[in-house]
Amino acid sequence: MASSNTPPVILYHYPGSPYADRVTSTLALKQIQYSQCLQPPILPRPDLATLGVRYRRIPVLSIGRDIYLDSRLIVDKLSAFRPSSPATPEQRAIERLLRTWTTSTELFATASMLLPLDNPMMNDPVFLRDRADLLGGKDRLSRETRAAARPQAIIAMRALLEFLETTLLGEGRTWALGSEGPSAADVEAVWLLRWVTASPGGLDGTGIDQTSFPKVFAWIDRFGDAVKAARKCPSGKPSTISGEQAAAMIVEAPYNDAEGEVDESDPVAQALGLRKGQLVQLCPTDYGSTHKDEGKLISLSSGEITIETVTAGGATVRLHAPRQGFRVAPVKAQTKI
Ligand SMILES: N[C@@H](CCC(=O)N[C@@H](CS)C(=O)NCC(=O)O)C(=O)O
Repeated sequence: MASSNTPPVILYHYPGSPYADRVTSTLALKQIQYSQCLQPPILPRPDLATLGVRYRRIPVLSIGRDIYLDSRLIVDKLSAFRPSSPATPEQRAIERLLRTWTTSTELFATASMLLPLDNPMMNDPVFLRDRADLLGGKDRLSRETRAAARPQAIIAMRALLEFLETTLLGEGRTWALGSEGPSAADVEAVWLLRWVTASPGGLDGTGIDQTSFPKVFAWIDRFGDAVKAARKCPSGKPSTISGEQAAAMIVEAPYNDAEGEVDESDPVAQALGLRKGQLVQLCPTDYGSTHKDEGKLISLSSGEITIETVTAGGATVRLHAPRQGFRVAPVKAQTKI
């Protein structure tokens, strides 16, 4: 648990979530003390509903009374919470570009086609029904779809490995940016590869192996060892708490972020006439978009949307989402009948 003068950090996730891996690796490497509130891999998630969160994706992280959606924003918030030694503009650029590449919705969808065809989860009708709701189509993850998409997935994933093997890791560097330990750039580059290489048999016959990409495979192992070692430190181990405990800690905590303002010169704010305090809806644009959060608009900047929402217990909290991949719109006045 956090000491009395640092706001509590709570991660809602489930083991095996590759996006959550981005966050747990960052927490471990930055030695940030946190609690985890473990979630089921499918809906319902009453712990998040208690918090008033309708967003249906994982991970979600709170720092104090601020709740952050999407691993990209979460990683940025953790970097601000525990800054690393300053990076050069080139290093920051590489980190950003790696993030853009690996967190593209398309690449993730492609990578999931590399899971073994007989992966138990991918053949579980309950899981497939849940993901049909998420992705908006019942055949998106069917065995036939995955078998047909596999060749193209191999090409897309090999491109990432080949890039790393021949550029950042090409001269025998230990870490992507030549740093002493793993940096944010390593986290951005490695998480998807950790996921696809973790499924036994998933890569058989794909040419994605230690022989073709020795440097990348050694680096994936090194990264795993570094995270494991970091987790052995006292601050690296999370305490596991219930949804009620998590909600109580959050609503009692101070806000981590200053309130901020709505930038009324923002093109979306102008087009939609958005004003501070207005009732708005917030949702991701790629998938899971039918799960919309609703609340008062608190701030809008080039990087972030913040709304104030209400928990099941009636307390107010602030929900933050990145601009990239999220949409904000006014709640239309209901016609009274
Ligand atoms: N862009 C999001 C993607 C998150 C995402 O798709 N997470 C997966 C789990 S790895 C998910 O939420 N799947 C559906 C679910 O768990 O309900 C992020 O970076 O956090």
